[in-house]
Amino acid sequence: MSETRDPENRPEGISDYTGPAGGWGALRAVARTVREQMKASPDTRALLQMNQPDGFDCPGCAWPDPRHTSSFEFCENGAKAVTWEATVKRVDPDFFARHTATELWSWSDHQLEDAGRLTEPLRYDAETDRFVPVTWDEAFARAGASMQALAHADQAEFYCSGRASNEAAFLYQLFAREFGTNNFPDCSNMCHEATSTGLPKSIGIGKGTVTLEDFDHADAIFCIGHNPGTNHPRMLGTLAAASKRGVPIIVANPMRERGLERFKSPQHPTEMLSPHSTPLASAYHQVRIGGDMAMLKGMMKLVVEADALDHAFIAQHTEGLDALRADLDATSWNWIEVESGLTRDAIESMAQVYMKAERVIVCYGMGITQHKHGTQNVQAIANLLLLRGMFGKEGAGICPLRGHSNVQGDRTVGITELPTEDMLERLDAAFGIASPRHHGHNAVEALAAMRAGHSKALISLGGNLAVAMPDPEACFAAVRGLDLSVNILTKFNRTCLLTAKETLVLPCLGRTELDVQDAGPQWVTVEDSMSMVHASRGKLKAPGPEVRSEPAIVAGLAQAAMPHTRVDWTALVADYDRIRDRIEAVYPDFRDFNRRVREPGGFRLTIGPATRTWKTPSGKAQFIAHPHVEDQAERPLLLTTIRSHDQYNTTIYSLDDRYRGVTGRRDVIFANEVDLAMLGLAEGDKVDVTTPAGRTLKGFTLVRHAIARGSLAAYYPEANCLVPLEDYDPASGTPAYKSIPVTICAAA
Ligand SMILES: Nc1nc2c(c(=O)[nH]1)N[C@H]1C(S)=C(S)[C@@H](COP(=O)(O)OP(=O)(O)OC[C@H]3O[C@@H](n4cnc5c(=O)[nH]c(N)nc54)[C@H](O)[C@@H]3O)O[C@H]1N2
Ligand SMILES: Nc1nc2c(c(=O)[nH]1)N[C@H]1C(S)=C(S)[C@@H](COP(=O)(O)OP(=O)(O)OC[C@H]3O[C@@H](n4cnc5c(=O)[nH]c(N)nc54)[C@H](O)[C@@H]3O)O[C@H]1N2
Ligand SMILES: [Mo]
Repeated sequence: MSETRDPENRPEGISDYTGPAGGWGALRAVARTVREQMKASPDTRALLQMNQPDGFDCPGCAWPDPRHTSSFEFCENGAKAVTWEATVKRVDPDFFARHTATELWSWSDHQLEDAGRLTEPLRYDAETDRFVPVTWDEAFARAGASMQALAHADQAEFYCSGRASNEAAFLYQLFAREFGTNNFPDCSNMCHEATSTGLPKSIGIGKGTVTLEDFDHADAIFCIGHNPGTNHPRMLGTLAAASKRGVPIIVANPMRERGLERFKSPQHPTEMLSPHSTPLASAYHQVRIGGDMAMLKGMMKLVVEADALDHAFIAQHTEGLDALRADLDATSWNWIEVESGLTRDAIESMAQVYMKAERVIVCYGMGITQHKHGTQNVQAIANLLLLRGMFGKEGAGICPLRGHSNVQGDRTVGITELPTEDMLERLDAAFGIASPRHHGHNAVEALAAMRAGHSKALISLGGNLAVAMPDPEACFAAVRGLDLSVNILTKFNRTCLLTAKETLVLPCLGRTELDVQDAGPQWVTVEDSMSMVHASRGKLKAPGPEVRSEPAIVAGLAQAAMPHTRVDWTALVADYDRIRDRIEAVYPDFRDFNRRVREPGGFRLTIGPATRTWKTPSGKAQFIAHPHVEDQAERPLLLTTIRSHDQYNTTIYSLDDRYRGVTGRRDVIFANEVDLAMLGLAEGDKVDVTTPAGRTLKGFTLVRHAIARGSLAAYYPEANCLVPLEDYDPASGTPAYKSIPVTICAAA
């Protein structure tokens, strides 16, 4: 049975995908990645240990595991993440002897990471233009010397990717703070910072409030601005179960995403063998890019007008409704319709579902956060839920879909440029250090400081920062201008090639691998999207004898940079139980950490709103109004940047994007057919995309797609050249990756 249709005249590599999400296509994709990355390696058994109580946490995403996983949970993209880590391919010193840095620069991001796992510490040698092997001692000594030569500690930037475990991240923040800075640009700054900034003001905590069990009790689910079929595939099982119970699933997304429409579970033999799949969305609203605020205001206007409020909850638990009411009264339906691109009828149907349900969960992702008004969007979702008291009851709440598997945990254990005094006091007491009190840089500020020459050193615990951030030209130059660039990575990537005066690449173990220290085999902990903290135990053999664990590398760097350190790094790394004891000393919510995390499934951190406890200054949840100005101005075309089905952030697994019908290419712009006709353009045309400031993306091919009018989409990171570093949400610093005003015209 073919899942794609190739009617006449579609551009090369473009067809209609007609199948459901999952299904046989998913199984074939897993077989392919296993074949290409792992060959005949016996380590393919690793796939069976993913998300098991005694196995490792999948590095793919932060969607939680069922409390007591007994059966293998299938996930195509989890399998890709694991096979790419467990690959048998290697970039060893031989590889770097064969290829100069200049040559490697001409490779694509896909080629660079497909080359394999790093096996030995490397430094860049400008004379030969090659990365050459060094011993760990030399690597640490070089990094330490450069760090000691900085004029002051704030010239160093400590980047953290959300892949790092709690243990690695905790040591990393300890290193930076003893060194003397709170400069923590981190991937959360590009991702859910709008959640971390917005929700504490609304409900007193910057995290989601639901558990996986809540999905079993919800009687309506809203999915706004996220694409779970690709980015959180295990969520499809949860949505399918809700759909089978007859729960309405209301989607708001400019693009039709197959993973929100239909799912065939590869774990369901009868479904796999029948022509049937499970429908997911009960209604699909193709909101205009950036039009979510108008849509949410429309829904709230209707809820307030119908007086479908939870008055008792509002009286007892909230403040600020009057200002929100005034804003909704002043909001016209004309503005709502133009801005959202949805009709009043469509918004009324969404509001009806919301008002009929007693238990509602709203899920959201990057389509909400990566805008100039990302924080406002998040707070508008909280407002909507507060109106009907959707916190602190089973089956209801807010569900931000986090990115990396431990991006939430890294924040919890101290990776933040805005630490509280409370936390710093406990950290200082636990280690006898004096942490700096002034706030540090987020990702945008770090890049700005590097560009201006104020920051001189970048240490990266994972990530491909310069490629992930907006405006590659500016970011590439910023990293190249540094005195020191240290890259702690599993795979070589483009940021390593932006060589500074001293450039080091340090190979680390991944989540799937066995980590042995002085006290024996170690394991780590992570926190998922739903605040569950649990253990992750790697089992596979390291890719080489020189590859070290992240905690060991962080400790080595710290000792070299701070010869008079007050911390006994060697003891901490010898036995990670000691690191967990210190985490508990600094974060009281981790009480009895070492015991509780050994229980299958781990434990949940305290989520105030779950018990209607609000850690806001007033002690109540806050409605937060965001008045807008209504104007008649013509709306520009807006371009959003998205992930394909075959990429993990800047790691490009292949050039395919199965569910959108794209094979073997990424140089496409998805557009609405009516818009194209009005612009005098057609599918297959090569176009140049230009921003008001004159940034351009040249020679991309137009592809017609079921996308909202006035909206375009292109893949990230290819389209990052269109995003200025200055375009971010002023409240949270999140880059506006998802609403870039552009014009398009036939390629010059
Ligand atoms: N396989 C895989 N898994 C991943 C990742 C990966 O790259 N690959 N990345 C991980 C990370 S770090 C993150 S942060 C998450 C990201 O997970 P998602 O949030 O799902 O990420 P995106 O693909 O960026 O975009 C999501 C959706 O937003 C829609 N969208 C775009 N603009 C708007 C808008 O203005 N309004 C609305 N309502 N929708 C809009 C797009 O059409 C798209 O469907 O996934 C994590 N999981
Ligand atoms: N235009 C646009 N740009 C975006 C986005 C968007 O939607 N649109 N999304 C943004 C978001 S949400 C994010 S989170 C960023 C992230 O973007 P990236 O920085 O690309 O994310 P990572 O997946 O953390 O980084 C990939 C690198 O991590 C290394 N790595 C993999 N596993 C490990 C490990 O276990 N340990 C260590 N130390 N290293 C490891 C590999 O060497 C790999 O090269 O991109 C952002 N950029
Ligand atoms: Mo992310």
